[in-house]
Amino acid sequence: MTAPPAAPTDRPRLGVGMVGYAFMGVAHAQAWRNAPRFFDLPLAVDMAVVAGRNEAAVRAAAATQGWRDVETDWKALVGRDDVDLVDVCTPGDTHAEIAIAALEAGKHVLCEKPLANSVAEAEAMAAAAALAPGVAMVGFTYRRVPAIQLARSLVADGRLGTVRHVRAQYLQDWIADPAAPLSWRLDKQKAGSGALGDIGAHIVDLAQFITGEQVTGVSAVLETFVRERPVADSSSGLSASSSSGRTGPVTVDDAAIFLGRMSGGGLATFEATRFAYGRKNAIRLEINGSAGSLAFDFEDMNVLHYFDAAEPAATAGFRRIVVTEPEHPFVGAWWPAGHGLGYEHAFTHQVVDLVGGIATGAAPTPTFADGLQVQRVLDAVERSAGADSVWTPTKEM
Ligand code: SOE
Repeated sequence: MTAPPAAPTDRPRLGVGMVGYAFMGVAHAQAWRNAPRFFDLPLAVDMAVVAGRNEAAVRAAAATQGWRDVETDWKALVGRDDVDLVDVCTPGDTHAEIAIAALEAGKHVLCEKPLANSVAEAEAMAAAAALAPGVAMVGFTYRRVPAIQLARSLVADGRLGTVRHVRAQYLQDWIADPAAPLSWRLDKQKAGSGALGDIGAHIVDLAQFITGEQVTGVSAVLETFVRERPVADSSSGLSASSSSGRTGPVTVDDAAIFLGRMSGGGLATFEATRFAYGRKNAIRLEINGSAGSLAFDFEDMNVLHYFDAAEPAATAGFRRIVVTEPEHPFVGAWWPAGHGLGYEHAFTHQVVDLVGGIATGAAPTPTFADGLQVQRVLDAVERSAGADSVWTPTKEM
């Protein structure tokens, strides 16, 4: 035991078991801790157990993150009677096995994105979720940034009219330096793909979530700029260090750029890269419709820009909406108006909606079926950029 049992409460208990405890595990754990402190949840969250293979490390993580107990085998965690929900925070190569076992054991599941490393795995997960009694949700967490929710409601209310363009970028720079060591995110076996699945998946999901449409076809290019990197001897979160002098291959894409057709007739451009020096976690979305436009940048995540084409031309302009009022989704539960939220809050909002969905029996989105649909887009990107991809050479002048 690493922490005392949860305090008794008259609400039904929801025992949570989390598999994995690194970067995403830390983010999820703070959400499980904070959701009941700031929101009136219908179930009493009990952070029962965390699993990881290294006993000393998982014990240390349990102590800092607030888990009551530890397991060194995820199968033992899935088999426990005090676990009602399994939170999968491991690399993609283990998502399918853990999530399917948990669903078959009658547990609810929250699984980190992308749902799987292949369409076949994602199909098996969605099929298991359809048959299982439990709720299954995929962690496209940015959906629960208040400004993103506002963007979606503006589109749904017709304030943009028909969507003509989606311009979506996810820009990071944490491996722009060729000396940055290898990590599991650069290993195709573990991660499935590189920038495409890690961050491209988010912008595909966000484009679809905000517009209420789907990406129906793509034309893509993938590139790996640095094909060999130092082998890491230690890593934590996104940072790793290397001192051995050994190198190993990068087996995933560093950047993914693709065009997409939206189901409503609009055109989309997507750019996902970890080589955009100076851009740290820049999720940039701009949507142009027949009645207006909106724009968002996660590096200024409490702000949404909206342009209303019905306004008189002389004074029309992008309106900067600061999304920090109690009227905005989720915001009222936090700080007094105007004080703003950060990266971690969306994880807490994700828990709030998940727990609410479990209590009411309504499947909280994004479901595994939604995760499978994004996986199909990622797969189409890889096929489009693959061996048969056609380039039109530039003519000599
Ligand atoms: C690393 O690129 C990463 O942590 C992603 O895996 C997350 O999904 C994203 O939220 C931040 O960047």
